[in-house]
Amino acid sequence: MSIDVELNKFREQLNNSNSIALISHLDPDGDNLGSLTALSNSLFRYGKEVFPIEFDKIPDNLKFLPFLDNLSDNANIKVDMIICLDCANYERLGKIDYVFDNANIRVNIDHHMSNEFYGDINIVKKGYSSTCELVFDIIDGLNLPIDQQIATSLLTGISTDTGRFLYSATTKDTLEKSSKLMGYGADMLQINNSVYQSKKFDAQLLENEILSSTEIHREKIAISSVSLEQLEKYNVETSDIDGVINIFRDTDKIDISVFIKEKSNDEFKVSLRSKGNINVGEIARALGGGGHKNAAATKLFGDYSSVLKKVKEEIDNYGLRNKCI
Ligand SMILES: [Mn+2]
Repeated sequence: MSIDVELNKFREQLNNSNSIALISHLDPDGDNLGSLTALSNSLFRYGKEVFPIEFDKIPDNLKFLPFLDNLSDNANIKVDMIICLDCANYERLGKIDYVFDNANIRVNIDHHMSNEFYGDINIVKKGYSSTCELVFDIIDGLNLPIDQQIATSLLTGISTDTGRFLYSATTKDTLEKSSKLMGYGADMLQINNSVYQSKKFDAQLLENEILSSTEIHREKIAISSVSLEQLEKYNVETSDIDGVINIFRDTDKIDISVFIKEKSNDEFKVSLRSKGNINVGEIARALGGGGHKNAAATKLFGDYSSVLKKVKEEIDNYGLRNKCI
């Protein structure tokens, strides 16, 4: 289905809706909070009553985003419309049954390959660099308000989801829209300073420890991990050290970088990054997760060694199937 059909349905339903809840996936990141604050802010300026929902803590390096003060963890509300952003499946939105089931209309706006079309209206564009890039098209297409704050939110998500315009999903359109956002006053300097140049010193020390114990598998795969004990020792959050997965990926020998984070005793989040044509989204899906070609993730249960074994097996299978690695 083309975006225009769905966009027109969204336009119609927007006219019939006054109160609108907005939500994104758990474990907030730049694209998630960028699209959530941008669209909430724009619809608020358009005259709607907006209820942006956020269950998790805002990562320190994203606290500069405009409109964050309006976020609430109250999801027991009745609204005309709920908009779900940057989230491939319903489960990853958190506990939102009440607000979702009681809304008249549910809108799903996303760019993930694995999106499950769980909305009444699904504006899903799989080739897009980011949900923020898609939200920019929606704001533009429907003539919704945009200003310096909204532009800053949108550029943040485009920048973080493209790895600062590094990944293959960065298209001519992505750059053109980013340029337009700077035309609206998006503060690139503030984004770069807050998101990329304000790492906590102790987070760097922990990253050093993680990197020095990284395992190199089959010469082309770097596997790093962090335990809850290490996080406690350095007093940092996992979101403070998310960038560590890129370090080995960006070396000439490594094709895939894996980062395994302990969430609880027997639960691990496994993030995967690759360069070029290696599709880690396929590996993540084989492990029950999802994501994009060069950036994907999954959750695995069990003890660390069994999780590590599963991850290596699936990467080896992928290598055999595609005659690479
Ligand atoms: Mn995204």
